Amino acid sequence: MFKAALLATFIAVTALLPAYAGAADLCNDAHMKQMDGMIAKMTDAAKKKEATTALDMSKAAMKKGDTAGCMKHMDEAHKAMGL
Ligand SMILES: [Cu+2]
Repeated sequence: MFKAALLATFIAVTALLPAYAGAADLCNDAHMKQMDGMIAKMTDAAKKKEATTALDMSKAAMKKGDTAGCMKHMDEAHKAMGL
């Protein structure tokens, strides 16, 4: 319940901050789940490890509310995935 309220607040706040809306688009649980699924399907073991490490750091930054850090590591994960 508390988590849902927190998420609702987060969505409301990000909606009021258009400057951060672009970055916040990818720093959310839904996208992290999507990334997990995409990484799970990767066949290159070295790149997969690289993407997993970057995504873990991205998730850690997201938990701290560090959107800039989240996006930085997300970008690294995307690159490792060939995106
Ligand atoms: Cu991503």
